[in-house]
Amino acid sequence: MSIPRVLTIAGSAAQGSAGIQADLKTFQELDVYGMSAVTALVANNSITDRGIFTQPLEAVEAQIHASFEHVGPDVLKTGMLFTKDIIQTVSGLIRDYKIKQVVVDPVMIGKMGSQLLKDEAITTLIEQLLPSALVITPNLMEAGRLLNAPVPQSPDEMKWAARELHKLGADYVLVKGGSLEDYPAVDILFDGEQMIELESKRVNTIHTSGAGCTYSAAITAELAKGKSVEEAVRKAKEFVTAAIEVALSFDRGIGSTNHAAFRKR
Ligand code: PXL
Repeated sequence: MSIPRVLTIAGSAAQGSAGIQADLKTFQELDVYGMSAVTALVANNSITDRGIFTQPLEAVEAQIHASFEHVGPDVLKTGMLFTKDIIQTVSGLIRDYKIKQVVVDPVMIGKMGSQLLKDEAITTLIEQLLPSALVITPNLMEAGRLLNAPVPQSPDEMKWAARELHKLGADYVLVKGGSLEDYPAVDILFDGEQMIELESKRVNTIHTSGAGCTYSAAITAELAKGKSVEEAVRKAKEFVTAAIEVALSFDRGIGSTNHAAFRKR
């Protein structure tokens, strides 16, 4: 039996809601075969801070080779890349393996406040990785940082940001407005010509850890099934909205998006 194959290059989020864990759960829910290359181990959560442990460059490299040399991904996504060196290595391998469909989630700061991308690595991300991306999926803070501009505060400012971000070389830009509190959950998808506004109702919850990872993982899975970028983003938005609507609270701290919610809806 054949199944679409996807690879995530990201950090391990020990608490289970985000990063590699969110990606693999989402891939499973959407019926694609998930593989992973771990860049760093994040042992922080909203209650305790036990640190972030970067993986050696050769370990990151070896995992990516292992994924390509045997199963071979149809689509790849990147999440937490943390350092300049990792971004450089990952970008080089993406070019070497000539993989066409790359989803880049420019992860910078976790819901728990952990710094997941070093400040000095942003330029490398922009110059080395974004030009290889089919889709980039910044939230508002990330859009601001990538553009060295103020954080967008309205759908109109998000549209401006999408136009500017498109100039950095990705085919599609998805600016996610989940943190725009006075509005519905509005996202902007821009392909250089058409500006598509995607809207869902705002869900009032603090338990949204992993939402960004889950959204980009769902886009990756749908692309691997042969969907267009617009179709993949629309389905992924339904998937992440369901995951937020019945988010998981673990009695204290920030809970998790519910990766199984879309299947059980
Ligand atoms: O949600 C962003 C994120 C991405 N990747 C890893 C994380 C987090 C948030 O905690 O731990 C590994």
